[in-house]
Amino acid sequence: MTTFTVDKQTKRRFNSDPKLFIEKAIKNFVRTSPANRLTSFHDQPIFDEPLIGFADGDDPLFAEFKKIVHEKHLSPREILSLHLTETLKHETAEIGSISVISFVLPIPAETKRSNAQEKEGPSLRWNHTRWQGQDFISDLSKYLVSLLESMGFLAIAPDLSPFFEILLVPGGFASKWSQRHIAYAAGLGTFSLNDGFITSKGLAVRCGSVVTNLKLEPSIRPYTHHLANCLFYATGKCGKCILRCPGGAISEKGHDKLKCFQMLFEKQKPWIEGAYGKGYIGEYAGCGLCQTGVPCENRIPVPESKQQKVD
Ligand code: B12
Ligand code: SF4
Ligand code: SF4
Repeated sequence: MTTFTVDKQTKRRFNSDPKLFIEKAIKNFVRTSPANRLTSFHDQPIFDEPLIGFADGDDPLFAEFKKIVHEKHLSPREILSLHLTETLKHETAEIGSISVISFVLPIPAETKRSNAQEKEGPSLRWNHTRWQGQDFISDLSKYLVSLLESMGFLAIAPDLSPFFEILLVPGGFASKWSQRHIAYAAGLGTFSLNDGFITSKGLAVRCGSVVTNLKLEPSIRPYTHHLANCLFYATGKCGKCILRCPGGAISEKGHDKLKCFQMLFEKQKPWIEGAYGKGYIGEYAGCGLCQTGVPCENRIPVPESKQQKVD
């Protein structure tokens, strides 16, 4: 990765409060990067201001993820060791401290509005957000790695590394670095009935992360269990996302990944092939209908009984 030249004043600011420095650097990159633009929509931002969380790379949760996600899911220490020995060709993997920086990028109101109106496949804006947005996440991850390396630390963006893989498992898929589980460990949100990750900015978001040997104070996890932010599990009511899914992939039992995959890659082919309008991009249209037009789209949903009544 390219490294920057860091002047003494910048280094001092970094050393005095590395978490604040990193938060500001990420937010500034999201605000100013020309890559965070929907080029087919008057260069409007792809993403709003991000949420940022930190996890201790030795948190026992990462060992649990080997049971919850897949035995091949990598721990932060494993992935940084692989980077050190296999990519950088160091003889030993002496790392010291280990931390994870997780970021969540909320999708702006106009994109969500356009997708919420759809019933069978995504809006064009949502489709461009899927693909241009993921390219932007790669840019942001590379920038963060370069910044940390410039400050003298080791850093890796796991999903851009040669160690990342998506595995086909019974009933669906599991990656070797699940961004949502990482974001859960960093205190940014919880899972839900439709599998979507509900943050304080809702579940219409995408996410990314970087692992480093810089010591960073972990964020608090303000929830009691991994489904706490979903109304269905919190109150036994809701299930609005079941009605939003055009592929019948969501039920009271949860999310059927194979049905979802079929909708994304087979049934929504006409979108990409131009039958419903020109200009769709990417390998698949991107759906995400379950992430819009639902009570958890923009926030952690509140039960109706607790909503403030305005007469
Ligand atoms: C493979 C994949 C898919 C597969 C399978 C999805 C899946 N749920 O696994 C398919 C193709 C179906 C898919 C579809 C979509 N995807 Co996708 N996908 C991924 C990918 C590459 C890996 C996911 C993974 O590893 N899952 C592992 C499995 C095991 O996790 P899981 O089933 O969700 O987790 C369950 C269990 O772990 C369980 N659990 C049980 N016990 C416990 C205990 C604890 C403590 C915890 C924490 C959890 C837990 O909780 C979860 C919910 O049941 C990630 C990118 C990445 N590297 O993370 C994006 C990602 C998950 N996808 C994303 C998105 C946006 C989509 C789509 C909207 C399509 C699009 N426009 O991109 C749809 C939405 C589907 C949905 N309803 O969630 C976003 C998620 C955003 C969000 N708010 O949730 C991600 C993170 C990409 C990104 N960079 O932002 N995706
Ligand atoms: S729509 Fe309701 S049930 Fe579905 S994920 Fe959101 S809060 Fe949970
Ligand atoms: S992404 Fe589309 S097909 Fe998949 S669960 Fe959500 S609404 Fe259903």
